[in-house]
Amino acid sequence: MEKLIITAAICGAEVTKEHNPAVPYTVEEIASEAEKAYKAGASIIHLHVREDDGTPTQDKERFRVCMEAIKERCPEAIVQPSTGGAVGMSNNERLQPTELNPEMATLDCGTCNFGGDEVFVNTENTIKEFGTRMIENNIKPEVEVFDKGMIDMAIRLNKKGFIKSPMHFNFVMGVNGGISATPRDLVFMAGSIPAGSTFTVSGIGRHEFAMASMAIIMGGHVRVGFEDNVFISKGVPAKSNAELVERVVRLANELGREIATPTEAREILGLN
Ligand code: KMH
Ligand code: ZN
Repeated sequence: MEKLIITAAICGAEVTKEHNPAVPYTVEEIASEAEKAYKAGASIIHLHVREDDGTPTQDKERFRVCMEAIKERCPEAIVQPSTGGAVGMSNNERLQPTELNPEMATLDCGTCNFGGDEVFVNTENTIKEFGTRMIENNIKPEVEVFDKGMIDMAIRLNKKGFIKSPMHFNFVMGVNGGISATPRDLVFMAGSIPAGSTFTVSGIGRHEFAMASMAIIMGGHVRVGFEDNVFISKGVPAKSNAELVERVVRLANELGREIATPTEAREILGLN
């Protein structure tokens, strides 16, 4: 089986220090969390950035500074900025980190409820615009899908030339408004992507490690981190993103799956 790519989603846009005091906001905190997660076994850092007070931002300069700080400490890491940003941001705001020509970036392939009155909006034209930008800037998209219909949207837009093959998916499972984080639904999702695609799984909240275990067994890849879950076990806040990554490494060891280095992750994902 292919080696396991671990992504650390260290920050997100929604989670705050009230949820877990180790959630990083400042450049120093973000770089430090990225470095610890990388040293624990993550080869990809999925990156959102914040103002020092925790406000989510897609500001290009803030991304530049954070990406440089991460690259200084872990030059080999694959840094994958978010183009999802936070609910309510405009497309132009969200697209800013693509101007920095990162190796990868997220490409959200549909609209979904995000709890309460929040709706994360990604119209078909938005997805086309973001997909085109990624092709122009030679960025490998991580196709974010919160539900099965979003896989179908990605397949349609792949056929129309807005997303290149082979596609790499992230199944975000357990969002309040998206597909459930159940074994049945993960098998359904994994069985719905085109041959030759790769996938990683983000189990939200308490589902993080159950979904990770399934992904390890199924030959998929795993994302963990404060963006998705702030607890290392029931009611116990994780001390760092690294602690979450370490747990995935332990699970992979137990289940006989080796961890990919960044170089191996680049090969698996077809990065330049
Ligand atoms: N913060 C969510 C609204 C992504 O990074 O592309 C969107 C998100 C997805 O986190
Ligand atoms: Zn994200």
